Amino acid sequence: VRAPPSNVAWRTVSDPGRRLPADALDELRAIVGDDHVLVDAERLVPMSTDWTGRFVGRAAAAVRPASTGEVAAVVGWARRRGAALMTQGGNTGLVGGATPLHGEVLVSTSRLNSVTVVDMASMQVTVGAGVTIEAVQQHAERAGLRYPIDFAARATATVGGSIATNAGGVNFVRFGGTREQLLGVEAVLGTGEVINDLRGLRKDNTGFHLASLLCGSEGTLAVVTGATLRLVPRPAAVLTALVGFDSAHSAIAAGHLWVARSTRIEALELMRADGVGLVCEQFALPTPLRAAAYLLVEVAGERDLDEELHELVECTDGVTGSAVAADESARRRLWRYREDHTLAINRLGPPLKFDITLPGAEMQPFVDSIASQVRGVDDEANTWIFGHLGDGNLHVNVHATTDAAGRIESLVFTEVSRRGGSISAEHGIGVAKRAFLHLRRSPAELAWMGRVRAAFDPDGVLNPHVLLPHE
Ligand code: 2HG
Ligand code: ZN
Repeated sequence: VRAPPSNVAWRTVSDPGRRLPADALDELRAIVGDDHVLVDAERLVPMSTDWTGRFVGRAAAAVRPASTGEVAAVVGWARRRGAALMTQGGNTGLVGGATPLHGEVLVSTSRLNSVTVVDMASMQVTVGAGVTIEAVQQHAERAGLRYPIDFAARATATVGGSIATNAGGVNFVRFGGTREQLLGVEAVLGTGEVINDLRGLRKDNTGFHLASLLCGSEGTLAVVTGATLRLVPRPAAVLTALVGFDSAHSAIAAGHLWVARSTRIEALELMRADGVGLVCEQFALPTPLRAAAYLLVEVAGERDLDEELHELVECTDGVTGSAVAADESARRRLWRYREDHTLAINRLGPPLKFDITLPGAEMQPFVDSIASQVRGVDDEANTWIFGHLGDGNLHVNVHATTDAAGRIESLVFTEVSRRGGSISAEHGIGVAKRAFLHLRRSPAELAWMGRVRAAFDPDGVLNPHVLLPHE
């Protein structure tokens, strides 16, 4: 593995945040209580830096409301004071969408952590926005059910953040993303109005579906304070296999074939030898079977999973070997080769992160060519490619030198757009990609989004610097 370029110092560091006047802070304290208005640097610095370390902001303060009513009062305060708010959940986002680069006041959802009893008759649960994905998963499991959203940041990422970004995760291929699980929301709009529909009616054609609109709106329309989530049955058995291939070409072709043949695939992840090698090196893991590329495939169901996997692998060209795991700890061990990519890459320095969707037929030519195109711009750059093959979603991470970062972003996004893809599959736009949104959205769409935003948040107090391009 090549060492990363040394000068990855092209981070976005904001100006010193502005201080709030004492009476403004007193008003916030009156709303959420003295202990829940944070102003000391020690507390604010970690909340002001994104997970990757690429975006470094400076919050003016952070507030931790404990109820929807308190959130509404904070929004009212922001409107009166002309202050900008930024909602923050687990701070695991990858596009700077929760990093206060403009001295925003952070609204932490950490105290919005209520969890109701699982409704078995309707297979759903209602939780506060600050509850972690892992906590929802465990709560559902204790009731014998399952919350089908899952991704590596599960222990820290929150339901509210996953709604803001419409998070996808590893089981998207089978269950869809957060939007598909979202039955209702409670939220405070930018007007300060509260909408509350946690009745969880799955079939309900009574006009606009507000929960779907808020999902993926990146905190620009409302602060989501709670949600009703769909749960699914737990499968009797799950089998995970790491399958090695002689080339990325064989792995991609196999993935497409398998998805077309099997109804029981719950995850289908692509990795390459360099990424797996880096994970092994960084976390001292044993090298798995040797291959140029890998698929991590998971099948779940009631019976005959072995046979199903065997048949899939048998009918496939280019397989160099496979390892299969059925019990939880062995499955987790295989997943580490995939899930630890993000951590391993970040250990070399914050990368440029691309999270793209491509039409199926474009994946192979893109994977074949993008690293050399990037090297054409920056001969020191390292390009890592992995991701959710089953969803047509690749994660392309690039360690680049400072000067080349902007040109590499343009190159990759233009290439994705030219091939009919999306510049964000699941991480959102945040601040990292807003300048490129026009590559995916037409002028009419952008104008329409701007009008929707203005209707929900007429004073522009909610995440004003996120998602939509500057006026
Ligand atoms: C994943 O699939 C996450 O592991 C993170 O979406 C991807 O680090 C990335 O680029
Ligand atoms: Zn992902």
